[in-house]
Amino acid sequence: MKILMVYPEFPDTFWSFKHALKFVHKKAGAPPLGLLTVAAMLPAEWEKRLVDLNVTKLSPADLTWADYVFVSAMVVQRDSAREIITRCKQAGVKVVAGGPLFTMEHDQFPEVDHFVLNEAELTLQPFLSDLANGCAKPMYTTSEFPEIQNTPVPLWRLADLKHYESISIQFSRGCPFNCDFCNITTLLGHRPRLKTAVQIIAELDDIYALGWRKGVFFVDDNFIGNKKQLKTELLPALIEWRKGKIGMSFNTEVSINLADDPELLNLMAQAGFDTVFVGIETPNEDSLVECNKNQNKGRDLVESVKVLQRAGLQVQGGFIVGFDNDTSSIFQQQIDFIQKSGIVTAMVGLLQAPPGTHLYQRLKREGRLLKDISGDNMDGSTNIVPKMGLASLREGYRKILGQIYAPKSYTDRVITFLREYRPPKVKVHLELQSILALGRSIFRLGILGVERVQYWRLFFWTLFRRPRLFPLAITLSIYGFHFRQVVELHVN
Ligand code: B12
Repeated sequence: MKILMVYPEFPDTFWSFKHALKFVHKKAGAPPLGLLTVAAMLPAEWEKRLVDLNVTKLSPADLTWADYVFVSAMVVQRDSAREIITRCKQAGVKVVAGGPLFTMEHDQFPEVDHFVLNEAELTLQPFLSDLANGCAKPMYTTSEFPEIQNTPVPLWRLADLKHYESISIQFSRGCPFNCDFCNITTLLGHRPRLKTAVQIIAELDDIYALGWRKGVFFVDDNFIGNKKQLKTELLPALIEWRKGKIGMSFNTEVSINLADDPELLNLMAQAGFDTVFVGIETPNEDSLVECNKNQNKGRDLVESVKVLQRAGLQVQGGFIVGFDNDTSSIFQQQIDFIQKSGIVTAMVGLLQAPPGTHLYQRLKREGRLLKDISGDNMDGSTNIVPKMGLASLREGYRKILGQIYAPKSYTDRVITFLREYRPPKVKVHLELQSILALGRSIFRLGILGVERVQYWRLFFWTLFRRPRLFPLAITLSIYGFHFRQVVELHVN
């Protein structure tokens, strides 16, 4: 059997980092972990290939080769997924589809031959058995959440790793919290399901053996969902594993209550974590109550962010405007918060209600739902009727993005962050491309760019005040360039 795994193209969005990746001559953020995991669950004797449309093209010869095309996607890849399916149908190749887009919206893809939905740990085997018996059904689904302690090491060797800037691995699925706008618990449940430390070390060994030395992204919904296991098993194992290794800094997603646990923070820094994404959402306490974001309530959020930064974690933040409790003052409040906290990578979106969430149910009851969500929460669109009116909301939103990504305030924020930040001691892996990226940034941002004054300000400030952080400062200058391109594309 010949299986072609195909990953659709991402549009030009905030998280695509398309404009930043050019500086390091990379084509995409990370290889598609879902497909590589599924590939490892297929019979060993089957032939498998990966075509990630973010790094290469899908040729007619690829489709002729394949007996089945396996496709995975997020909502944001909907258009590209549709094109792939159409091409498969024209070429007469059968399509098997899975992953979050199809799990949520399978009824919109009638051409797909077999949906293998939810988590493949439960649905793939029944499909494969039926296929072997010649009676594969149109859909395999489950309402259960499997343990992941038997999930195999993903087949990273199928991906051409030289095109990627980062690699994803997954330790846990699910999140213990109940934020009303988030669909993670619908997809993956409340109880964090964990891999063992032995599994994770085997995955890291595999990646290291492939020659990977760049960043590793733990794509957990909330990495600190089970603190006890982290403290007693995984983090001690990672600290041990890191000894003598070069590069491989880690980043992940956590809830803000990490700031309350100095022991956990210290262990994460020792293990080599240097960046975390945190759902901050809003400095407006009433809106935090409204969306049930209990872990963020009743705390000095700026101070919590600084605690993380001082412990060695760069904080990236998610922010939302458009809650029922937001008034016209929210826009300036968000700008002030983001600037003060030194959250350089600030993903600000309009409140959206994904199907399956409590928010969706409530707004449906209130008759305040519009069309489908676009899947890109930074394109200024929403599927809800906001209390303050869509026009005022969008105008305020534009104001936030315009201000926080303007070269001067962006650089102010980077400096605020670098003053606070104490990076963990990971042995740096110096790549030729990183050195070339410095040259490219000098030319593109320091000479040609509208941001040139700010580029040199940050350049010399860091060289004199925090020289160890100089490479990070250049990276953040390049990120700023990407964010400005995306903001201009979507919002202006
Ligand atoms: C890592 C990640 C990213 C990375 C992607 C890196 C990459 N190239 O892989 C980044 C940071 C870029 C990202 C961005 C976004 N993401 Co994202 N992301 C995730 C996250 C945290 C992990 C994905 C992952 O790798 N999981 C691990 C693998 C093993 O799981 P999996 O892919 O689901 O695969 C399993 C099953 O689904 C199934 N399966 C998957 N594919 C297939 C295919 C076949 C054929 C079969 C049989 C089975 C199968 O088998 C696997 C094993 O069980 C998920 C949440 C989550 N926990 O899944 C959100 C998630 C996928 N992201 C989501 C969203 C909305 C986004 C954004 C749009 C958010 C935004 N703020 O704009 C952006 C858009 C991306 C862009 N570039 O524009 C949503 C998608 C919702 C949806 N219904 O599609 C999720 C589910 C989070 C959420 N809250 O709902 N994301």
